[in-house]
Amino acid sequence: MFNRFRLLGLAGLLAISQVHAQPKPTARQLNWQQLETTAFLHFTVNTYTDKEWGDGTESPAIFNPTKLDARQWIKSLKDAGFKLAIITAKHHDGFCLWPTKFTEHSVKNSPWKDGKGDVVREVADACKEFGLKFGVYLSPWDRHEPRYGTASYNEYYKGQLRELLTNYGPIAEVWFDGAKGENAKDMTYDFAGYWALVRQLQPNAVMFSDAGPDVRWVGNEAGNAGETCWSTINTEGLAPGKADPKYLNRGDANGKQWVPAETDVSIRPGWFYHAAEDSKVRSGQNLVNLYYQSVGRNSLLLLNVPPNRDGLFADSDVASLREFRSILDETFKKNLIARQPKLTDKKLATAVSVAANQPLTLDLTGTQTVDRMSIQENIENGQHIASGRVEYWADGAWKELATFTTVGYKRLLRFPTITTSRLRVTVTEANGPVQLAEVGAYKASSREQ
Ligand code: FUL
Repeated sequence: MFNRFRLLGLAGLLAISQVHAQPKPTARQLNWQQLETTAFLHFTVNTYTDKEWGDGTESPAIFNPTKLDARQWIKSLKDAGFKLAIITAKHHDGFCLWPTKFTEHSVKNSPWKDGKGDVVREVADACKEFGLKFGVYLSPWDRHEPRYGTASYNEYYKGQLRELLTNYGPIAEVWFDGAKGENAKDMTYDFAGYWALVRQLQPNAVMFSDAGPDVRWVGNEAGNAGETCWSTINTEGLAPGKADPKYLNRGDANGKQWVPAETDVSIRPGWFYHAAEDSKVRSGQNLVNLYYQSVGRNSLLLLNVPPNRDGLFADSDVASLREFRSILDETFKKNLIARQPKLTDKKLATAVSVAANQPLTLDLTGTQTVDRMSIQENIENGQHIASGRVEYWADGAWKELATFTTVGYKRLLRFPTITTSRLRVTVTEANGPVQLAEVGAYKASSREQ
């Protein structure tokens, strides 16, 4: 305890009253966090009606992705370094992309493959083939199902969840969307029951919602995690669709639960494919910026890439994905910090304990030009850094290069190019014993600018 108060420093930024046991990630959260780049696949009748929210009256007859090739989607994602893909098995319109036995409103009544197709199966199989993890989005808000608004809808929803959790192999993430239209019927969801079913049938899966229980919404759809972003929050009083986005964006240094932020954002203005947005696809460079704003702020990037009406990723989207990965690979190819057994071995668990206001000096591999830094905490031990600074050695003195707030899993710093042979990192405030896991210094690809 003594250590912890000492770390707080005189300013005592963080309330000393937080004497509860500090939260740490579960194994499933730790695995999830390290995926870094994950993908969303928004696909349903909206792809054919050019809507973002279907109203549930769409005929299954309009769903006909004649060239559907889930292998093309997943291979494009694999080539771009994505580690997980989540399919909208059912969006708010209620149309099911798999032949569920609980409703006729599904692919089985569409012309696609004469009603014998199963999009969820094709994506799950492609993920298995290319080594990606697989996840499902099953919208609680359902504008088609007549039982919606009654208690029996919870049985309907759980029946569908059970199908998805038992027939498609390992599921790494289940996405519980809190969205609900203003004029929607009242509905008391049995989230406790839904979550228990996931734990029972897929114990390794993380569950997403505004309130966790495993991972939380980042509070916006613009690809912007808080510059200060704690993986801890207090979930009491929160529920899917019921949380303050600003609170979710920053997290809470005094939070009692470990519920890290997931940054969901689309490669296009909409979540679904619209031909009119073909010229508005984010560039590779734009996606790299999202990476800094999500992964680089202790979050995780969940990038949506929507298949088109043929059932394919558009060429423009594939090109941006490729460019994104190629820029990141070039930037982070070579860590310019001289090898340090624990700090440059790319392992979280081998870490160095650092006390507040004790600078840690890092030699570079000779005199180097750098403009990016990466700092990681060993989050197996929780998240503790509240603020810090980086300096560089020039003309016989230490000069300030950058300041930062939270670090957590990963903090990426961007700063104007400097040339130096030494850097030093100082943690100035922390709410517990800091274990620094990794540090890196880099020169960004010229294509980032
Ligand atoms: C929101 C939904 O209403 C959007 O359509 C989209 O699925 C997004 C990821 O979540 O809440």
